[in-house]
Amino acid sequence: MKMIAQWRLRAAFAQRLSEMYGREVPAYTTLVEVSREVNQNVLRRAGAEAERLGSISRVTAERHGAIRVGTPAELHQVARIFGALGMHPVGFYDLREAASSAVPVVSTAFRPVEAGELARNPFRVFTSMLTPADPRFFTPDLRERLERFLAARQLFPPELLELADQAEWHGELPEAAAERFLHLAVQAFELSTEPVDRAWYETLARVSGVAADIGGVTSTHINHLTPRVLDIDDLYRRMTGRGVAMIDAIQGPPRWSGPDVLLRQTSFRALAEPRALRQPDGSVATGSLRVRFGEVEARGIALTPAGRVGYDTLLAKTDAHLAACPDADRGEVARSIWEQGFPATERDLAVERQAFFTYDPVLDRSRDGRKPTADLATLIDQGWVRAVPIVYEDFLPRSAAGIFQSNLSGKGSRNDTQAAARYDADRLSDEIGRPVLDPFALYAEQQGKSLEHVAQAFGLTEA
Ligand code: OOG
Ligand code: NI
Repeated sequence: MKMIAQWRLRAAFAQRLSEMYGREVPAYTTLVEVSREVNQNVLRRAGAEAERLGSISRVTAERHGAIRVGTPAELHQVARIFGALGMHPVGFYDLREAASSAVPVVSTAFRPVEAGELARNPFRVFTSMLTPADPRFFTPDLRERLERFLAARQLFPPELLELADQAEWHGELPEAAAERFLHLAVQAFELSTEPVDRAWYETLARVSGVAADIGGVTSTHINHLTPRVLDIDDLYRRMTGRGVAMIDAIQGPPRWSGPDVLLRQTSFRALAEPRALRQPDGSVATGSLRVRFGEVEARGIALTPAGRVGYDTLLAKTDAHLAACPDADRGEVARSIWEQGFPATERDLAVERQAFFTYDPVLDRSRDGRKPTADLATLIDQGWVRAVPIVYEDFLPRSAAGIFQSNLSGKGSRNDTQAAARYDADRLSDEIGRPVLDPFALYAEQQGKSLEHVAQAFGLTEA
């Protein structure tokens, strides 16, 4: 019997989801085409350097998806489906707190965690869960109605969940079962044709468009799928040139002369899609809803906690400058602030321990009488080790809040006279029934292992 390994299930799921989403949202196909053009261009222009943060085959196939669920029980089921694909919850993002764009959800991302698995297929899914218990967004009455509505629906058929458990347990599935699993998994994220109760949807939309998208319907759907590009500024120009209105800015670090770090993202506004709407008198009419959009991203080097503090500080400086000079161009302001305040080379990022790298010992380094010492700057500067950047595989809460805005027309409402309901990574872990992993710990472990290897290779006590 032919067996299909987890990573092949993951790659096939990402591929089929992409085909399905391209049929549902044709603009996504345009985005994928333009991304491919951009990547080919960068490859021609930069050669091998273009693949420093991932092979072109990885980058071309690379996508992240976004989905939204309503309850801990639903999130628990989603975790079983992604568990089958070798994807684990990493990171806790609280989108309720964003100052200008609060959304009543908390989120994590399901993704592979080992370097080898990421290289095979890095598919990740940003997964958000509604927070009906947060009184800043939902009155007790609305909370009760919402929880009742959510408890009555079933997003994932039992057969899908059983196949998922089998795949996770054995690490693979027989071919026929794999086929069935993939079919049911993709189907679970298709846009449903079931009529939407218009009055209920609008009640929730007054709180937040995202609350309506999650809790106003009886099924779930993929919200967006995001290709990765090697030059997001070029992509932004090309999409604008094709007449696609993009959001105002590229989220994340600016374009500047130094290394690419973390994550830069941009998106176009949600498109009107025809949906069946049940009117208050019981009749069904075709209307339209705007919830699904296109997003694209460029990935850079993962920052250490110290590097991340630096990033957040520069972001705050940029905000302060723009508050004082509202007419200034955000990109220009951010660039000059970065050029003064952020390490300008990979070497500096490494030596100042602001970004994560794996270090390979250079065993054939020419003999010049010197001996390697345990100091990282010396090891790098004298050519004892080669530093290979670790790619940032996660998300940024502020960018995510900005991206969520792509489908919000109204601002929604948050009543700050109420106290927030408490959510954190531990609570989410309990609800999911699996630990929500700390992204910094994953990068640190990968870097640490490579340094141990360097120390061993050169007989140092530590590197
Ligand atoms: C998720 C928004 C966040 C990202 O890439 O930061 C996100 C959503 O709209 O459901 O996808
Ligand atoms: Ni996204």
